[in-house]
Amino acid sequence: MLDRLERVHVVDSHTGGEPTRIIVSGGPALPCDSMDLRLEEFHRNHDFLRRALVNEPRGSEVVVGALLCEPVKPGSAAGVIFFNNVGYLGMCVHGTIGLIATLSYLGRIGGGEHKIDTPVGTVSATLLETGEISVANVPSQRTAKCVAVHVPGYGTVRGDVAWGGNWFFLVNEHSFDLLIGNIDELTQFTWAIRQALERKGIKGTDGKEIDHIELFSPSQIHGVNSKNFVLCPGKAYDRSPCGTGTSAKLACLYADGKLRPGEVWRQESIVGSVFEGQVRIENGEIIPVIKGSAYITSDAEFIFDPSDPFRYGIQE
Ligand code: PYC
Repeated sequence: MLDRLERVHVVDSHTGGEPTRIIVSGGPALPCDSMDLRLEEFHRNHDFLRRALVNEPRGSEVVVGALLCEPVKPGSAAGVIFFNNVGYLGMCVHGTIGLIATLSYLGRIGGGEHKIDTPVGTVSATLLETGEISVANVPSQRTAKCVAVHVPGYGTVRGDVAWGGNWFFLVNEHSFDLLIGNIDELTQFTWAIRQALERKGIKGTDGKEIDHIELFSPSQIHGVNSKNFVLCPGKAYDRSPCGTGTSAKLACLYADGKLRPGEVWRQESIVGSVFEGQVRIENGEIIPVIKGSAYITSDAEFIFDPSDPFRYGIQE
């Protein structure tokens, strides 16, 4: 088993500044017939590969990793499992944009629409003639509005709970400037919110932890609707506007009657990158469609030297 995994082929990209590192060959086969079972199997028996890819000394808490798999649904181009420094993601839009750029770079897909199977559903990604990539995400929804939580050191914070492929707590009212120079304060504040939600037992409707916290403020860029700061599960902040977080935002806006189907919403990230989003209503469900661009940054073979004590990463 380990012999086969001594080398893996990975391609790195970034989407709006947020990196994605994809195992394109050399990973485990995971012979299960659904993506959530494959995720369980990967977690149970191959978690060392997650740690090796995204943690130091090869990676850092910023890196989102992915395992490219065979599809599970007829008509899909691929399956994918996303992970980070502390565990697994349901869906990842910036990562899916990176995946499509990677498959195109490898010559495995051409332009047009490609279905991608994920543990939380099949999404549809389109490589456009402009080189941009749009992702029609899993159905998204707001499940609770204006939830108040006491956050020690900060007082009462109110936010919406929404699903966009991961669980988010979305806060519009706060006293922080969303500036790159304030990352430490923003991280402390959002981490305190996450802990307060956990303590109070405020969860997603499936009982899972709300592990992404999102702050909003107006954008200073002309034509851009909003700027965000997104705290990811492993305490890193998303350099991109976070596609699943933008999906959650769009679901809230739609629920409040502030966004019509097809109307464009531009979401800026804390580093100034922008995703364009809109919603479609299909069978009564909100389908966010997020558009962005990804760039390939590296094409490498990772080597796991049996004599290297940190070949599978420094334990988190
Ligand atoms: O773009 O969906 C996203 C995402 C989730 C976590 C980091 N990026």
